[in-house]
Amino acid sequence: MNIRAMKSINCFFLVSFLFIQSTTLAQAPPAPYGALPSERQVKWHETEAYGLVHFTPTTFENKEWGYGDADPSIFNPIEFDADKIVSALKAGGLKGMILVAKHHDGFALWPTKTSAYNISKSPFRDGKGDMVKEFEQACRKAGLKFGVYCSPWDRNNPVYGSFEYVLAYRAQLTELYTNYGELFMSWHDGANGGDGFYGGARTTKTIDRSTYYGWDTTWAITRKLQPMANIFSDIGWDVRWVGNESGFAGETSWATFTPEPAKGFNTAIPGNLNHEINPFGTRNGNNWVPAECDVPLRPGWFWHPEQKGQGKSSSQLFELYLKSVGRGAALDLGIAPDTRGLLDPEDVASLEGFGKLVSNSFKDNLAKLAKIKASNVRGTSFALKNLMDDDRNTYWATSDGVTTPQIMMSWKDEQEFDLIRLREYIQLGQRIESLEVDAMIDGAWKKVGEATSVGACRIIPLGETIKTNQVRIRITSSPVAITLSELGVYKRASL
Ligand code: FUL
Ligand code: CA
Repeated sequence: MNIRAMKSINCFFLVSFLFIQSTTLAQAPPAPYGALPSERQVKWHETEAYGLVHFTPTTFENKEWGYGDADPSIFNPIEFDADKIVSALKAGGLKGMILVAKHHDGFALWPTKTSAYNISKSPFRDGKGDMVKEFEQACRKAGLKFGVYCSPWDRNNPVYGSFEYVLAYRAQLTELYTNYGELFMSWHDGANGGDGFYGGARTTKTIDRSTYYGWDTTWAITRKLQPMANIFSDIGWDVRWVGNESGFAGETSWATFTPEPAKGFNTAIPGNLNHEINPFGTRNGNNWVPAECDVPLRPGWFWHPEQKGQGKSSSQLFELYLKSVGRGAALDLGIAPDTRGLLDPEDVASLEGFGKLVSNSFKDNLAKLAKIKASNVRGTSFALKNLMDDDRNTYWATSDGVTTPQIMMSWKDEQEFDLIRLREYIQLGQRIESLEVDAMIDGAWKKVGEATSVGACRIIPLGETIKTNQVRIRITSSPVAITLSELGVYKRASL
């Protein structure tokens, strides 16, 4: 072979090598950015809206906080039907249910070995019942995820305040974690210590909530026995409290969070009681700790006959959905069975209407009918079609360095819509900082919407119905390449 031939062969190899390299580079996914969610948190984000059921002797006392002295014989819900309650949640579009297995009154809804104050002392199923099991089974049957809330504060337990109680509490969690299948959440409220019955002492017990429960040790049990359970608490770990019980997150709400040093709190725990920052999170925060918005459907967490007619309507619930799920948080809706052991028909109706509003509003994605173009596409694996395949795991991405791309959608005929929904591929972090939506109106681009944080879900209400055949989304700020997994254009439904 002569030198010329060799040179051209070398050249051929070099060119092909460079070509292969550049295509693989172009096809490689972007590098992750910042704090990332765990697999359990990714699944939690997909749950979006779930219920929080409060039902104990406190319901029969018409109170919000049982003192811990109610006679177990009052707990007699003769029409109780877990399937009926769960099917109302399902009709409401809720994808999971957390049961308050024990509230502050200390009454356990399962036959625990850790305390005599439990369901076996009540007339329910002749003292042989296990309500946690009945709800769990009903959820499994209906395809809802199941979780538990076991109140650390226990106003019945005589040893509350001592280490013995902490061991009993851990044993309660162990029972709940062992006998009821996979749990998607372990919910721990923040109301701790105060006056109570405490086995008849009728006294006030104060504890140092930063140290008493030994959360590091307690939650190690959660991790071991229920690795997919997201720990909710106002001090961390997987999901943070949004800081209010009204059902909304901040207009800008980052899934990342850095705790502010709070006196007496373990600052290694990603969360704290700073209600000022909880609704918003922390841009570029150290940990992935998204917000949960807990809000009762009726005024109280428990059912009260005098609150009849005061529950939230379907459209009020839809507004809360837009401000919680639509801001990257979750909606945790309080559900209160009445003394029959069923939901008030008005609650069933609100839930049903809410479920319809959500499913009908997000049923037809007009983006699927559009001709869609973008100013940049990273490569065929990250094509624009990934934005409309209803799959959170496929995404459109831009090349490295392209941080302010535009997506253009056009339709042959004019379309009407008022909601835009975006999802980032959060496995690579929360990247987008801001974006704007323009519509072509009377021959000119007009800004019709804007948003800051996106994350797992961002719904942008456009304020009014937009009529156009051209829309563009301009990402106006991001520190790194874009990874968007879904894009939707919708018209909100009415009942
Ligand atoms: C709070 C509790 O004190 C309320 O009673 C209710 O259970 C709410 C969901 O959490 O911390
Ligand atoms: Ca997708």
